[in-house]
Amino acid sequence: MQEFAVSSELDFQSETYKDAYSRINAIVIEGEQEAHENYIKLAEMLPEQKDELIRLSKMENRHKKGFQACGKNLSVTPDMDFARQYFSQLHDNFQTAAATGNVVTCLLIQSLIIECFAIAAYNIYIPVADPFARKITEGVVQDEYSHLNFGEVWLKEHFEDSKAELEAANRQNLPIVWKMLNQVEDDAHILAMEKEALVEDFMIAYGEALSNIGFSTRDIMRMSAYGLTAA
Ligand code: PL3
Ligand code: FE2
Ligand code: FE2
Repeated sequence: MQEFAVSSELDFQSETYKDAYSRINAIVIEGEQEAHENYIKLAEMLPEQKDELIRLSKMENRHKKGFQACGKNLSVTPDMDFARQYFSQLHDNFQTAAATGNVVTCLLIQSLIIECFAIAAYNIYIPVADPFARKITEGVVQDEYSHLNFGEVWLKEHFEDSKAELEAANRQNLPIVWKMLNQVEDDAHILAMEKEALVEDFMIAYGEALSNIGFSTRDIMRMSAYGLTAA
């Protein structure tokens, strides 16, 4: 009932909605494309997990196609130049880490940060999405949990050797996430997605992931604070 009330107030065909959607939809399409490429790169870096990682990269490509269909369904042209710019810092940090063989940093950026960002965004979007996009997003978010789980399992198995690099990568990349959330705040609001809810869901997913990997509550508090103070 509540969900219906929220959705019914949104006019998915209004120019305001479609204008905001042209950027949010592009961000999601670009995010799925980045994820697709990142898992291919990770497959090269982790030959033992190659088949699994190639499977994840193919899922990301399907997600991208699903969200492209969501834009088409609303007759929206995604602003891909904006989206590439939006992802450029995380993109560059992943590329640099990959070039220097820092697989732990690559996993933190893709399987923890980007996947938690996606999980938060998609869960907040589902109740306020148009019916077509809702169906697609519900399918996608289930996959994203399995991608997050891949990163958690690998990093948990290599926790002692990865801890210092994870802390450094967290310090470098978490502030970028807060910047990205601030940048999308106004457009997300037009889609009836509130920044506070996005931040809350991101922190819950990310904190749980760090806990599953082996960090103490104290570590998690300290690590989470990095982004917030720099934002
Ligand atoms: C990983 O598999 C995919 C990464 C995608 C990142 C998405 C970030 C989304 C931020 C904006 C929130 C809007 C969600 C709306 C969905 C159409
Ligand atoms: Fe995805
Ligand atoms: Fe994913």
